[in-house]
Amino acid sequence: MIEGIELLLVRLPLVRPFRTSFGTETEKEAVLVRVLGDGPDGWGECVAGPDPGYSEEFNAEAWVTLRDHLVPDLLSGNVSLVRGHRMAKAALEMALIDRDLKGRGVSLREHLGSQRREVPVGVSIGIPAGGVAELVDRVGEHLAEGYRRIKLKIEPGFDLEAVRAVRHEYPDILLSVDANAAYTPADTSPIEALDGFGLLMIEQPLSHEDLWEHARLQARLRTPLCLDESIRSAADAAAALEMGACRIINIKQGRVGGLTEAVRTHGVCLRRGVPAWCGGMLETGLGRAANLALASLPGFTLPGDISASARYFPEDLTEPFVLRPGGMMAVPSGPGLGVEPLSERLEAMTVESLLIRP
Ligand code: OSB
Ligand code: MG
Repeated sequence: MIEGIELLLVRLPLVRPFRTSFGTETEKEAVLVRVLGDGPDGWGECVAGPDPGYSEEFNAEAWVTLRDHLVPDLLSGNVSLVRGHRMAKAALEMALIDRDLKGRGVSLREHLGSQRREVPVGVSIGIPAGGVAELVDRVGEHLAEGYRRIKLKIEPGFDLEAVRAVRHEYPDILLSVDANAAYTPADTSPIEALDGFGLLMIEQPLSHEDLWEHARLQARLRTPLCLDESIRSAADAAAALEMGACRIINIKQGRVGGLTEAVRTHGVCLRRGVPAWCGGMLETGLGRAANLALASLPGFTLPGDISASARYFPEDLTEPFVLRPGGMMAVPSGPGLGVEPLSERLEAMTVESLLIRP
């Protein structure tokens, strides 16, 4: 019996600003969903950001969608007719799955049926205020920490020089770049210039709405393209692969509407032998626990954007996640997500909350 669903808006300081081609985040803001009733609470984290830079969805909007539509639909037992709003749906789904699994003493990893207890991980480095010199230092630090793959955020004006400098210093590492849709089909020359650097992939160079132009670009490149923003469902992944718009897929449970659709998207990749990996959205420990469980499925053949808590936050919302030797992270083994928010942290980081009853 669900007795209520609580929405919480939390803000956590980041260890350093995270700059991408679509904006800078200096703190992490997230909507959390808590399902209350008999038995343990279930927790979900919405991956939306504070503004509609990465996707149409953003926190204030996700809050209203949950408050006025998704949660009332669920509590009243009505079929929800909400179209889109995948990140908001994913947060609610995560909380319901967590509660169900905690009640049954089953971990998310077991529930998903995966065998791996640890997964290789990488790190995504924002565009540094100190330019290329700072970037090369940061890459060195993260390699020393043990990360298995380095991803550089790029944008027009911060691309070729950055990649050249990092490649010069580290010729053999697994290196990729992510443009977050910052380039246009009218001028793909900066992307084509990256083709000779042995990159593992080039992530989302063009618009999130443009599979066709990605297909045209992929045909001119040796380096695999990877799509992130463009893939909102398993069907999108199948279409993108069918038309040759990419050769690698970044799977984020929030972007595709939840863990269930993420597993389906993973199936599309696995069946075709296409490499997939688990993306990240600077999640707190709650969302990261879900990402680790997802990333333990067999089709996630490349290191994910899942880093230790210390790479994101001075203080995480949960017990901190740590990097293991060899650039591995443990998949939580406790019931449900296998983590809980620490109550005093949660209290300190919550800026708004609302309990919705049936
Ligand atoms: O494009 O993968 C992205 C963070 C916020 C929004 C979009 C992206 C990212 C990252 C961070 O790259 C990955 C992480 O959580 O470590
Ligand atoms: Mg990306």
